[in-house]
Formats: sequence, C-alpha cells, structure tokens
Amino acid sequence: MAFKTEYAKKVYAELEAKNAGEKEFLQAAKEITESLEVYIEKNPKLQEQKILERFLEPERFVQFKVVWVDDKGQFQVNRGFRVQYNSAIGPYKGGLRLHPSVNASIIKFLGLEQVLKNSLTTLPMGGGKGGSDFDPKGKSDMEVMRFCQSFMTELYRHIGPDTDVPAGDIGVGGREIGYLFGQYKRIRDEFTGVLTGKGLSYGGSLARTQATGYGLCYYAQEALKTLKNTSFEGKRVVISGSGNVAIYACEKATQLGGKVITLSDSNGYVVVENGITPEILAVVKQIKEVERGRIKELANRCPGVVYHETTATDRVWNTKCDVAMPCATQNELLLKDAETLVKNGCIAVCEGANMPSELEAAKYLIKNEIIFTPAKASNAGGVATSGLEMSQNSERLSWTFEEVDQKLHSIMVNIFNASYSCACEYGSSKYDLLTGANIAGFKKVAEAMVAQAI
Ligand code: NDP
Ligand code: 2IT
Repeated sequence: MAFKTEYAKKVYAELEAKNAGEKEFLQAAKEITESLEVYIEKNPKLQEQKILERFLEPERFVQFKVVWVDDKGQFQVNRGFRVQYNSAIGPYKGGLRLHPSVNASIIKFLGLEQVLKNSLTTLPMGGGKGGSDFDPKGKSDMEVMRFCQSFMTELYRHIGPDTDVPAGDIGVGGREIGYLFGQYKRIRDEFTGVLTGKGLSYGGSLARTQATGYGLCYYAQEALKTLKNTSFEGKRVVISGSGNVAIYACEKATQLGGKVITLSDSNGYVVVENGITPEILAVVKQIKEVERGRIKELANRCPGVVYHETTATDRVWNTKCDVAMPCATQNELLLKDAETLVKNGCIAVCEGANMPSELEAAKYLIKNEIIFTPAKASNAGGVATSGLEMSQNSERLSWTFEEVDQKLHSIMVNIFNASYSCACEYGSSKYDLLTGANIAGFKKVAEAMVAQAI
C-alpha cells in the first residue's frame, strides 16, 4: 500500500472492510485518499475533524426495483440506484448511467469522483450519480420509454431542482432525458430544471451536447501549452469510444488542428490513417446517434477506414499517436497500454471517460513526465455546462451557443490553472495533475463540510 500517513492507512483499511468487493469504488477512493493525505498532513486540523472519514461516506444511497413491460408483453425487472454523495457546496448533481455492468460499486465510484469534479467547476453543485443495469442495446424506443417512466416513478421522490439534479451518462442521451423529464413533470405537476441535458425546445442549453468533448480539448490545449509548449496542430490523436464524449472530442480536436486516427466501441476500433474529416464524422454521427449502430459500420460506408476487432493484444492504444483520449469507460487503459503509448512516443493522455486509466497506468504516465489529465478535471465540461443549464432555467432565459461555449472555455482554463497550481504545490512533480485536481477540488468541499458540521 502506498499510503504515507497512518491516518490515511487506517481510514482506507476501514473503508475497504466496510465496502468489501467494491472494486471500482475502492479504486477511486484509494486514488483520492493517496492524493489528499499530502494536503491533510499540512492541515492537521482536518485530521482532528475526521475529514477523510466524513468525506468518503456518501450522505445517502438508494436502491430500488424497476419493473417494466417489454414489446412481447413480458415483465422485466431491473435494479435502479442513486447515490447522493455530498451536498456541502450545492444540490447533488450528476448523471444517470444505463449499462448492464451498473452496480453499487460503479455508482459509488462515479458519485465520489463527481463531488470533486463539480467543485472544480467552481459552480455551486454537490455530487451524485445514478443509473440502472438496464441494457438499452437492442431495445425499441417504446421499451426505453417504458423503462424510463418506471425508473422515474421511483426516482422522482428523491430529486428536485434544489435537491438533486440528474443528467446523462453512458446509455442516457437526449431521448432518455426527454422520457424521464416528461414522467417527472406528470407526477410532480411542475416544470423545473430537475434534469439537465434536456432538449432545446423544453429548457435545454445550447452546447450541452458538445460540452464534455469540447471541454476535454480545451483542458488538453492548456496542458499541452503549459507543460510541453505545444498545441494540437499536426498531432496524431487516438480516441476510444464513439458515444457523446468521443464524437465531440473528435470534432474539437480536429478543429484545433489535430488529426484523429481512431474511434471505438466495446467490440472493436476503426483506424483512419488520413484522419477523421468532418465528412467522416458526419457519417459516425448518423451511425451512432441516429441509427444506434456499431462503429464497424463506418468501414462499409467510408473509404480508407480499417476495422479491428479488439482482443487482449490488438488494442486501440497500439495505434501510434501523440495524444491519446480514452472516452469510453472505466479501466479501459491498462498499465500495458500506457507502456505501449510511451514506447510509441505519445506525449499526452487526456481522460474523457470517468476513471478510464487504471491507477498503475496513471502513475506510470506521471512518472514518465507524460501529460496525464485526470478525468475529474478534464471531463468536467459536461457537468459545468449542466450547471450553466441550471442557471438559464432559474432565470428563465437561454444563452446563445457562443456565450455558453465561451463560458465553458473559461471554466476549463480555470480548472487547468487550479489543478496545475496544486500539482506544483503538492504533487510529485508539475506533471502530477492527479494530485493537483484532487486537492483543488477537495479544498472547497472540506471547508464547507467543516463549516456545516456535516
Ligand atoms: P455513450 O453512451 O454516448 O457512449 C459510450 C461509449 O463507450 C460507446 O462507444 C460504448 O460502446 C463505449 N463503451 C461503454 N462501455 C464500454 C465497455 N465496457 N467497454 C468498451 N467500450 C465501452 O456515453 P458517453 O460518451 O456519454 O460517456 C463515455 C464516458 O464519458 C463515460 O465514462 C462517462 O461516464 C463519461 N462522461 C460523460 C459525460 C457526458 O456528459 N455524457 C460527462 C463526463 C464524463 P458500446 O456501444 O459498444 O457500448
Ligand atoms: O460524469 C459526468 O460528469 C456526467 N455524466 C455529466 C453529469 C451532469 O450532471 O451533467
């Protein structure tokens, strides 16, 4: 175990015993605890206040049954979750994930990450996360609608515009948010900003769809400039995933002069040696957003696209690149992938997904002075723009795309500066944005928790 202080060691051991077997949750908690102990050591009052014990325990965790009827008239049963992790600095805020792998461990890891991420945005949002093990793949629109309505029939009692504001995540986009919002409104008889990522005709914000991917590139741009005195111009960029985050990261990286070579899904990846042009990306959007198809299909529709089935050895990270952007899911970039990337000359790994790199991979990259932008900082643009959607809903106005995009840009620059400055003060080196982001996010939450005795 890499803990330096007895305090952190003890708190983590207790957490491990209480949450036995929750692999992803313990992974996130360990990473965060390792970072925070440096800060707590310098602020011993926080230890007297038992701040780590208080911070790591979620305020509330609900699990519920979701019963719905499929197109064949058969009952189906899924499990729904919401963790309301921390409300010290604002109402709980965070997405809903629909994926068969969803369980308590995954929801708690995402909720814990969200607390620090939301603090980094500087907007008044606490952290929460939710979802279900429902698999939207292969389901009809009507099945998704019936599932969402049933899910909200339980969730509505736990949320509200000043209590807890969910949004999208894996498997939850505009369609699902519409069905969820409609059901909440029917039950509560109120039209409020209870969800973000809404459609533009009923209170959604311009640029929310693009925000996570664009924000990731804005953050990466600052990191490239500050740490390596360079930019996206002419860089080979390897992106994993082909969902919301991956598509808009690809769009912005290309606009900033990069050449995006790959996209992927859970079956395989496409390589486009000459770079994914706006025309090719339009086909990707058609396949993924409209047809809900597989990335493999791109090879049938565009020349110059080669499809690879992903295996233990044939991995998207084997593609030679300058910048790697994991934008699919947790633990998709392993230590061996980090080693391959470094060997092939990669200078930056910028996380779009939540916790896409296993901890050993992140440490290896930082030690080798590769730019490593941790998810909770570099993918905060999505939730930041959700925060801007909440502001627009509160004042019953909507801002232009340019206004929102410009605010997003300045938030991402601020997040970079805050995490970089804490990396320089507390980290193992100026490349240690992981420690930097954890401490920068934690400071405000800890101060508010102490003040409120929560
Ligand atoms: P989408 O559902 O739009 O896309 C998810 C993508 O990741 C798909 O290409 C999917 O492929 C792939 N994927 C999912 N699970 C796996 C898996 N187990 N192995 C390999 N690939 C997988 O989700 P988003 O783009 O919204 O989310 C992607 C990541 O970004 C997640 O980690 C999410 O938490 C994070 N994130 C999202 C934000 C947002 O605003 N949407 C904000 C901040 C972070 P397949 O179709 O084969 O499943
Ligand atoms: O992980 C995340 O930050 C998100 N899925 C976005 C959450 C939000 O409330 O917009």
